[in-house]
Amino acid sequence: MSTAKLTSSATLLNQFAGNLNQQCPRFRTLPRSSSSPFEGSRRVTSRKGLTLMAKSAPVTDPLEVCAKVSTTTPNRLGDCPFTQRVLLTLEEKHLPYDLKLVDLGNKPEWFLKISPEGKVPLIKLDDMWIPDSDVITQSLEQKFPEPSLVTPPEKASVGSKIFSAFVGFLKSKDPNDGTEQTLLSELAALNDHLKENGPLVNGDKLSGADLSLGPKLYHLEIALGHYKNWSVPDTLAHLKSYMKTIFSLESFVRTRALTEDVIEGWRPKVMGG
Ligand SMILES: N[C@@H](CCC(=O)N[C@@H](CS)C(=O)NCC(=O)O)C(=O)O
Repeated sequence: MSTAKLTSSATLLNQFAGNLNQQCPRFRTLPRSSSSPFEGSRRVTSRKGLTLMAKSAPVTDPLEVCAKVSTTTPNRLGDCPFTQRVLLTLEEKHLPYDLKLVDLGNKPEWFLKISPEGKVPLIKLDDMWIPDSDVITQSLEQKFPEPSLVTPPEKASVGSKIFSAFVGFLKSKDPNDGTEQTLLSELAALNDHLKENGPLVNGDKLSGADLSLGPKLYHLEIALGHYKNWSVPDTLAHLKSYMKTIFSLESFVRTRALTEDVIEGWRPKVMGG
């Protein structure tokens, strides 16, 4: 088993808060001054007047998460969009986590014991290993409701056909089989939704739908760019700006796969058809 060196921002902040507590035993927390979805920060002021910006991290032991290891770089997080969705949820909820990196090409015994399907992501909650990013993100929402990442039900399936349309087009060897057109119409539907309701899926509030879509669009951009020299058309301006916004979130940058891992990860699908 490889336990990643990568530590979540919340883990670091918990450690930092612990140090701060030792140095300045009585600091008080001021209420949040911003309701922006991109700012989960609070002001911490010591009696000496030290003011810091710190993420509001609940003090909890780091959650254990099994994730795919990089196939190109030792001890690095690999290229699984479902795992990134889970990590984004943990980051945005300021929950600390420890990664257990798994070589999916050579699955260890301990992993197959806790994951009979042999799939990542997997998270340990209340001493139970839970698979599947849908189930994991719902469980995290129930157990740690603040800050809420709930997507209103009428918006929950926005963009949900994009991933399968992307895979269909990526694997296609026939330029006239309609797979490109299918993908384009799914992307256009998302663009229309963002134009009406944006800038994010649920207005200006970051929600689970964005955390699910973001990693899939990231894979789409890299894999189609590499294997088909294809990119999202400029006419889908709302979608392009959405992708830029999501890809620049601090949580996204911290949890994204390396470009070369995304390329290598899709190679068997492209070659195998
Ligand atoms: N529906 C699952 C899909 C998980 C999944 O397919 N994970 C892939 C990696 S991205 C996996 O573990 N595949 C097993 C393998 O490659 O052997 C979820 O949402 O978590």
